[in-house]
Amino acid sequence: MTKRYEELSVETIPSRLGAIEEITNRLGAVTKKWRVKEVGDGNLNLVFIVESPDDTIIVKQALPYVRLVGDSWPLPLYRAYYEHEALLRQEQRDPGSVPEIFYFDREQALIVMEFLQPHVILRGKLIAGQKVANLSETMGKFCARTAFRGSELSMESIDKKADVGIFSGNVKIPAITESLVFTDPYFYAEMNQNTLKLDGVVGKLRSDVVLKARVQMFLMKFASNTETMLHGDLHSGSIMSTDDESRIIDPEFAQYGPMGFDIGMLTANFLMAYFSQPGHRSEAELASYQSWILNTIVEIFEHFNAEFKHLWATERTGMLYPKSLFEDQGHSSEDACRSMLEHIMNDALSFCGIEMHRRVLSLAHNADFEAIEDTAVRAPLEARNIAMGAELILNSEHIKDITSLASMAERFNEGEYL
Ligand code: SR1
Ligand code: MG
Repeated sequence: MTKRYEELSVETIPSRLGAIEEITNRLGAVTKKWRVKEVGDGNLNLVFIVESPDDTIIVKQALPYVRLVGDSWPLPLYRAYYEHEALLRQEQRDPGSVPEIFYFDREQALIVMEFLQPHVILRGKLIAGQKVANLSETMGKFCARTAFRGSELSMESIDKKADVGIFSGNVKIPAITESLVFTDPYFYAEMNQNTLKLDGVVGKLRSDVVLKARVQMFLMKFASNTETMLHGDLHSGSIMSTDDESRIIDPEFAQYGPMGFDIGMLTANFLMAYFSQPGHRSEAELASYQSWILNTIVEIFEHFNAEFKHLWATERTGMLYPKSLFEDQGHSSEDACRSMLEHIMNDALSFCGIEMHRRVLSLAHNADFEAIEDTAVRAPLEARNIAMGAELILNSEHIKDITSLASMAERFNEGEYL
């Protein structure tokens, strides 16, 4: 590989990667037998599938600009370094949850990793009405394990603080979330877009000063609170699934932040899948698939809580809530754990409401709604999503258990908000 960064292409991959041992060990050194396809459909990066008679790998390279917008929006290549660092930590904290890494080149912003097959992006499955067995368990445990094991409940304080220092270099990436997720949806920002029929609903939302202040409070938490290392962009496009197995990809938005952030973003993306279903399903299949989605959300929180409690009991080795202060004094710490889980759910539901707004009002919409071409169908569904998002932002602390969230979604799914 050349030293200076150069964008890869389908044509140059064989010559540029053909002398790297970690790659030829898998694909073989006869590069003329390699077949290369560019498959990146995300907002930021190049992604290639490279196939040989021996094996298939994924080559992911960061671009120095936002792919979705073009080179008018430069974006640092260093995000590939943080993605690689995050993948290493996620594998350690939840083994088997992320793709295996074969090779990393910091200069070229390049990660070579396992080709997941027959996995496909979960969002596509949710739009197609396909169920994924074990999804809630995988995601609930992933969120709990990464939240707990990346925090000072588990880590040595000195290591955790050093890690916060490392990830604080990923500045431009959280800045995207800080503006696109937390700020732009709530005023007429330049890159915003929304379905035209929503203009009335959007105007009302943007004039709600109490709501805007609540969102800013959560932005402060997101930007300033370093509870744990987050995936940072945990939506259904960052999960690849078969019928019964799921893996988590793309942690380039990794940063330290509040424990409720990842599970909140994930919940939002399931809720958007839920509200968008009438645009994708026939009446006959609609109710049962929607209730599978809601049940998945409920079970994710149940698995999260159970795993978090298990880790609390068995791996609480950090400076927070030490056994010396509780169990060693003959004092149970179970109430403290319960209260922390309430705090995490409360944060999660607020982040959830904010993400529900962002994906229909700001830049980078999701296909759940966008794939519904008829705006007369799409707009009322998006309006339900916006209305529930607002309720979550304003009143998350009144939702005491996750089944109430599911009932709330059912209520909003019946409503007219246009
Ligand atoms: C300009 S980047 C837009 C979005 O793409 C990523 O997947 C993140 O969700 C980000 O907010
Ligand atoms: Mg991504």
